[in-house]
Amino acid sequence: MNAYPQMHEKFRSIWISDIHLGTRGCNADLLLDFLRCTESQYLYLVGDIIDAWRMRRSWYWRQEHNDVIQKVLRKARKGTRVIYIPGNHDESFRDFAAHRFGRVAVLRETIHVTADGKRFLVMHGDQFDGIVKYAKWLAFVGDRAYSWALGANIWFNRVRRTLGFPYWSLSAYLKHKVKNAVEYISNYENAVVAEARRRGVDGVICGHIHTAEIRSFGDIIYCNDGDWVESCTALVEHHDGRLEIVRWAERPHLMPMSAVDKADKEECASASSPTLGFLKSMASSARSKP
Ligand SMILES: [Mn+2]
Repeated sequence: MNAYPQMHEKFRSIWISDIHLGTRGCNADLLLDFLRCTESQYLYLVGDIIDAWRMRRSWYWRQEHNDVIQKVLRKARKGTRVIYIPGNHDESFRDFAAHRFGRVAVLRETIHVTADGKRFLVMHGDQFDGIVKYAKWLAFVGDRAYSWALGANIWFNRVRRTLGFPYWSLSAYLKHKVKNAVEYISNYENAVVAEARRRGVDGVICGHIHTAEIRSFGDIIYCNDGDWVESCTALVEHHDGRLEIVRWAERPHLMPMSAVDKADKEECASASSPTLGFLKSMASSARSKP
């Protein structure tokens, strides 16, 4: 038996996206902890689950990345309705839209009806990212990065002075970038909300910009489930239909991160190589595209 008390939080639905399995940035161990500690009737994978883009250039795959996939498949077998909506980093999976893999349904987008009867359009949302190309701004978002930059600026200019270069404000440059990032996020949100309004739904649930949020834009509820690279967030629906953002990195953890229950371990051992083989073939089929 597990010596640690296993907390199981039950929700009606869970949305997670932008996991970027196959990259160094993926916080697979925290996500595994989240998946182990939560249960739901519906589990939506809202895109950029596997980063086939970056896997084409460099291969980074750890046991934890397998474990995430196995854990999701296990949930599906145990009765969770798993709906996978591919994003732009795993767009090769869009070719399988409207197919079922075992108990996992692959869809381009879908409508989720909450317990209190609200209709939500669920999609990854990259089609509304017309303004800035992928994630150039992401590195500069966040107070911590910004204050780090302010400190780095002092050293940077000491070196410049030593070499005879004039002062150049890295912080002003970054501030400009952050301002652009804020503008970018609001442009993105407005575009997504406009689409939801056009479709006549009550709200929209998406990912893609790695910024978790629940906000009303007039008559439309905008929800973003965030990501598992930077913020480690999920969107959850309680049994009464109430939506909430869960910030898993900020939770106190009762279980040790590396604890894998026996059943999971056995499944991982038996199924890890076919999984990886399948993913490799997906990545190489993506490579053959323009
Ligand atoms: Mn994306």
